[in-house]
Amino acid sequence: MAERVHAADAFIRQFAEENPDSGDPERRRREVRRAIESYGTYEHTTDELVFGARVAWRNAARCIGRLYWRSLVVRDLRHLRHPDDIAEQSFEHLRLAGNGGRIRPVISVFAPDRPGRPGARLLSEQLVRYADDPASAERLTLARNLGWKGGKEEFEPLPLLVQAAPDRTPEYYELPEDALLEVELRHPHHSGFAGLGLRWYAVPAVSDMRLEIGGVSYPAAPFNGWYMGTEIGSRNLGDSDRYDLLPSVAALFDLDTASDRSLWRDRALVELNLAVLHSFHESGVTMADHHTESARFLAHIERERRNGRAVPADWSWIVPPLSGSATPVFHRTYDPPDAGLRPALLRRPAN
Ligand code: HEM
Ligand code: NRG
Repeated sequence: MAERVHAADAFIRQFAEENPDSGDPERRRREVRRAIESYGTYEHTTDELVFGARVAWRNAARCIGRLYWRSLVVRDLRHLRHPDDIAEQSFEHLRLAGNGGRIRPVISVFAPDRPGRPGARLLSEQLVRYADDPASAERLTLARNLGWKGGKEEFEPLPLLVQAAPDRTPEYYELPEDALLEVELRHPHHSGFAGLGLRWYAVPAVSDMRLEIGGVSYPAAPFNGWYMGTEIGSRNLGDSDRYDLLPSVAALFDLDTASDRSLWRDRALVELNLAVLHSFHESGVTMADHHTESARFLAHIERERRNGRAVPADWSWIVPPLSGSATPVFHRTYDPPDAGLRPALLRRPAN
């Protein structure tokens, strides 16, 4: 309880400092303290929730995309805790965020944990994930154990997995067609590439992290921005424990795979990344390349510096997994991530 009062106090103070027109923080601190003493928790105002969610993004040390943290759209869905409602509004999140291809950064905040009454959580890693992605093997097994019959086709979306509370059997919900925006992958100069039959979804919406603001924990708070091309082109499609496509791409481009020194993997990675960027662009779906996103991140650091704030960052996550040293984010160090920094988005234990 003392801990929660302390966390709440620190947040109310920060909110007041960064929002000087928001009223008397001393009054608000007394009010919050009384609520915690009576109920063990307190309710954020809408302004506090919006600010808290945006600052949680600003504090995300692994995220290169933080320049636009002030424009995050925050959906206040704290009144929802039933899995049916969470699924319905998660699908609505995908429609709003997808926006016909002009992706908008959005976070949907569902009911918080309360003393003796945990909120619901999404067991899905992201709102959209594919059943044949090796990274989703455990979720696929879980969905099948719950009765889901799908997952036999390539790039078939997994159903959304929602759990009412940590000890409850999860429910699964098939993605409605109109909530799913996807891009078929083709290559700008190689017509055979489309024959690989590759595709990816447009909206990366992370759903297995909790949002913590002022001592209050929101276990269901899916968020999205847009993709940086390398996430798909290098990691999701290229990693040998994911779709492992470098050998197929090398064969298509007739590269010499007998010798490591031919750099066939490196060349295949470039072709794959080129296809991803080209296809999203041609389909009118927002995506950034790693050079642009690196430049934006440095602009973010500079703007934060002018505002008197440090930018904690994790070098090994910020540097893109293609041509790292050809981007400016490689050639410098960062303020060390601080595990105690709040508000924050924190990975929930897998449950
Ligand atoms: C991580 C880019 C928006 C929070 C990342 C990563 C990239 C990225 C490339 C590393 C992912 C990986 O290596 O798997 C972007 C871009 C955005 C964006 C281009 C466009 C606007 C957002 C938003 C939020 C956010 C809106 C939250 C409100 C995070 C967090 C992580 C992360 C918490 C770490 C995830 C983890 O630990 O697995 N972002 N991001 N990002 N981003 Fe962003
Ligand atoms: N690498 C993961 C997504 C992680 C978050 N990336 C973002 N987040 N771009 C993948 O699916 O490839 N975001 O909120 O935009």
